[in-house]
Amino acid sequence: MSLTNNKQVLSWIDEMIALTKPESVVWIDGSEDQLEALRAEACATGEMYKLNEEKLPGCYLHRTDPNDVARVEKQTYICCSKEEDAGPTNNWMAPAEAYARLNEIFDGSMKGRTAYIIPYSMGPIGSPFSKVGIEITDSIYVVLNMVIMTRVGKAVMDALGDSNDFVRGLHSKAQLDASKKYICHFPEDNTIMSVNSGYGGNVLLGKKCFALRIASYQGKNEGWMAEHMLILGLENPQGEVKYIAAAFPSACGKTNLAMLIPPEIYKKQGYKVWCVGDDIAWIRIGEDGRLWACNPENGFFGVAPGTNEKSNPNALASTRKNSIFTNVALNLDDNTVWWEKLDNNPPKNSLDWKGDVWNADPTRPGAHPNSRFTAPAKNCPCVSPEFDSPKGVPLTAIVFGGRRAKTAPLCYQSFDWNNGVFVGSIMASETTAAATGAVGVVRRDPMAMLPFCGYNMGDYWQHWLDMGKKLGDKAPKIFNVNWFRTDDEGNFIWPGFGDNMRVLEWIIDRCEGKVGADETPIGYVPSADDINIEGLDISKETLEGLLDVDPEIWKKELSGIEEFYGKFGDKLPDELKAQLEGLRARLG
Ligand code: GTP
Ligand code: SPV
Ligand code: MN
Repeated sequence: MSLTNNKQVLSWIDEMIALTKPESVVWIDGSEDQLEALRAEACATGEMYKLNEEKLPGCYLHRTDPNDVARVEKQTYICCSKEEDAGPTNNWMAPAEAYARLNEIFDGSMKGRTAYIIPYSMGPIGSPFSKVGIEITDSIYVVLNMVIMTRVGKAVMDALGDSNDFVRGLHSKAQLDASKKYICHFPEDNTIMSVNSGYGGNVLLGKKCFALRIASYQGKNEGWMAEHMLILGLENPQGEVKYIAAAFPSACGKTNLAMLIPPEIYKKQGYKVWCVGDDIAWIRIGEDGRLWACNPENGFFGVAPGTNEKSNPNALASTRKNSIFTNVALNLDDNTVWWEKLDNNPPKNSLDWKGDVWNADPTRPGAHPNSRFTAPAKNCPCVSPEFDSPKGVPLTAIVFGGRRAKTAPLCYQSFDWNNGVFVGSIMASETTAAATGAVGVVRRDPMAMLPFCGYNMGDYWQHWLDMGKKLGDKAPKIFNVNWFRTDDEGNFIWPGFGDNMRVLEWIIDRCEGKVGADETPIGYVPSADDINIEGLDISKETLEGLLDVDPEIWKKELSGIEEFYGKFGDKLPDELKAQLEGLRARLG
């Protein structure tokens, strides 16, 4: 039974069904009855595994193919008519070629299977800033994840009405043939096609494919921004809430910062953090001329390893019911899940993430380093009262950051908006397990958008500069942070997690003109006296080391930036060239 009479929707679905040739077609209305039946079916086939109903009610475990555990950047394409519009940081394929290649792979790919049609809304259903997508998939796992991550059901189709303004997403696991895996985006056609993967970011098409790659392109054309950012509200003891959006690359701490619990000394004064979003922000200029941010998602697809009662109790609490765990270890004694650093008791009677006997074997991990939980946002104890607000929240500060063992100090503030765009554009971070390929290699990842910008990164930077012009003095202040400086033994120096609150306090104080800073060639750096280390086992000297800006290291950084910028040719905004020269001059 169809959930709409929209002719454009129906004719696109007919075409995709004719191509993929499923045995049956089912519309997902999001009703609990329908979802329960799908969960039961997935458990019967082994696709999902039901966990302990007392300890983890409504929770399931899923294992992906062992060779299909992360985003595949090499097989991700932007398919726009001109290669130049994809730019030097994206893989490009001409649309005609991509459609031809994909049509061949999708031909009959759903034979003998059911095609599920998922109508979903990114953002609250019917809100003027929300956008509609439809994903056709042959995976129940995808359906059950999309139901957590987005708003799904007939109300979405009702909100769309007769409009043609929806993003078309086709996904098939096909044969999970790695050599025929493609994640293709057609920004000019509002279309996404993903085949031969069953993993998260490759297949939950509302997330990176729509809400970042397609939406960033829409945002450039429509005057708004789609960013790989968390959004948090910081409430002070007077009850005022200031909002911060922060862009860190994959697996570099967004979920953790978005839900942080302030250290005791802050808590007892009445400070609180509210989570509006942990991965994606859609940002517009509001009627008051300020920047307003919405989280288009409805759940968290978070990194499991490292999540525990101490590092991120709010994330852990979010996963205690109605959640899906992907590629974690299974404790056979009580049918619960485990991952590295959850606690100090790896289960002795257990299977690892591949489903092999593990029994806490210390020579190999129980969970995959990129294992994930999918949890409803409403489970989060600190979910913001503004979570469903259609107009979003006004931003006081924008923060960039990444994993840098040395170069970047704990925190610094850009001189102004354009300098802040420069700071974002030169971001670099060590790669993580969130994408296939080497881990721990420093690469440029501008605004944490390297794998997610759906058009030429040079044009994207220009869009940032243009937004700054429109904002004028109402622009949020821009900062950079680095929780990941290491000592000579490779240990993190800064305690991180909840203690990052100490840096957020400085950031907000700067925005309100309440605290000074030391001017350095790269920007305004906190003076060690202005970061509160009360209750921390850290000396003032150590903090000074964390805040140190070494001109010699930064001079070496210049050539890396220049080389990176060189890739963009004419697309590199003059303003950023000038910013680079400014930094060079200040470094002497
Ligand atoms: P994506 O979902 O991939 O976009 O990642 P994310 O940016 O939300 O990263 P997340 O918060 O899940 O953190 C990834 C890893 O970094 C986890 O293993 C965390 O435990 C670890 N981490 C997060 N914050 C900190 C921090 O402040 N210090 C240290 N040392 N590790 C951190
Ligand atoms: C990331 O890799 O940045 C993620 C996970 O948030 S995924 O949805 O796979 O992209
Ligand atoms: Mn992410």
